[in-house]
Amino acid sequence: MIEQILEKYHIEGKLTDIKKNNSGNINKTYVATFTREDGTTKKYLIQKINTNVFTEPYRLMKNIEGVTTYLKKQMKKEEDKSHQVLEVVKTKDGKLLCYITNETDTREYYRIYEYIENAVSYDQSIDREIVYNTGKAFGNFQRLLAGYPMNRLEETIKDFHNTPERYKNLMYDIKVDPFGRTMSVTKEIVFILMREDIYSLIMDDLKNNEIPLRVTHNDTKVNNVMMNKKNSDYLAVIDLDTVMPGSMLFDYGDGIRSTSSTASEDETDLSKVSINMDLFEAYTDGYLSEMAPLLEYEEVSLMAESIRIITLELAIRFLDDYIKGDTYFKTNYETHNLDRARNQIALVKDIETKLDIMQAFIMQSYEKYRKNGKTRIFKK
Ligand code: GN1
Ligand code: MG
Repeated sequence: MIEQILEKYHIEGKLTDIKKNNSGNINKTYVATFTREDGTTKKYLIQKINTNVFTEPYRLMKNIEGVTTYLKKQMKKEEDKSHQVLEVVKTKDGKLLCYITNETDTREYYRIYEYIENAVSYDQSIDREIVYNTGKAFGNFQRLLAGYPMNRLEETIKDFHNTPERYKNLMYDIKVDPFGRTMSVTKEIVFILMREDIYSLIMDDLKNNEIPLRVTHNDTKVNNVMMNKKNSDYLAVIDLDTVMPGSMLFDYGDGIRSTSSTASEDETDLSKVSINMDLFEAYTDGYLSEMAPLLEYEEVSLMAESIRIITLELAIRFLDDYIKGDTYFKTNYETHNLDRARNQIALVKDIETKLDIMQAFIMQSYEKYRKNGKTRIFKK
């Protein structure tokens, strides 16, 4: 299989090692090492695109090409030499991806990225500086893309962060209950039902032009930033599959959900799940150090709430996937998605006790970083 893919690329040297990389819930990733004649080695990242999730791989790659080219230009303008941009390796005929036809006669799509050297990614970190720089990396990403023409972006997954739509789908699947799993999760369903009135807060503001659409990453997990091995700075933002027009609120909220939880997403001892306020403050400062001058007041005022909404959205998505028979997220055992949903619900419970102090800190940090002293009110 790997040979068939490599035939389509000009990669110098011989493949001498290939390892599966298990991080990421969607695509399959391999790290491949090539040894050249002079004995030196170079690594590449080979990824199989999950076409169950990303049904239009060509459009997806067009987004990535557009965004990475633009980011490189912006970084050059700002003379930023300490950070990098994800680099797609093109096929022999200049394509951004290739496909092979498997035994069942279906096409499998693959792409290759340059491997980012001297980098490390964390599934979790308790280091304040690393979390600050993760927030800064995603803030910088949004700031640099603020001028990117949004009409060039394809919607790679429809209604990706449309929380009310996610909720509607869950309600529908509960009724259909294809695997007879609904009865065992009534407590979780009640928890989600009771919060029905908050799911549309961000989407309604977007629709009513109360907050702007921006070019956003939409998957701001801590392991989607490559960090510098030698210091705690960031090196590059990765996993650009979901870059689409959206609200900065989903990116910010998801960043806190991912970096500041005291436990991993599939921890089953729920007494361990909460928000670490030190890490929350670090991420918020890092993010706002880049984005505060560009934000509208209405966006800032919803930042703490966005942490609750995105965490509920994940609880809904994990529970829905469990009810539908685990077809979306990679799972390692039968109740994996259910455990993830329970974990996110525990996190929401903790977030709800901290919403006010979180918003107070956000306002302070915003005041510190917005520089020009003016409050931006979004003009419709
Ligand atoms: C998926 O692939 P990965 O692990 O970066 C998912 C995110 C979820 C996340 C939860 C395209 O991200 O939306 O927040 O799992 N990506 C997609 O761990 O659905
Ligand atoms: Mg990822």
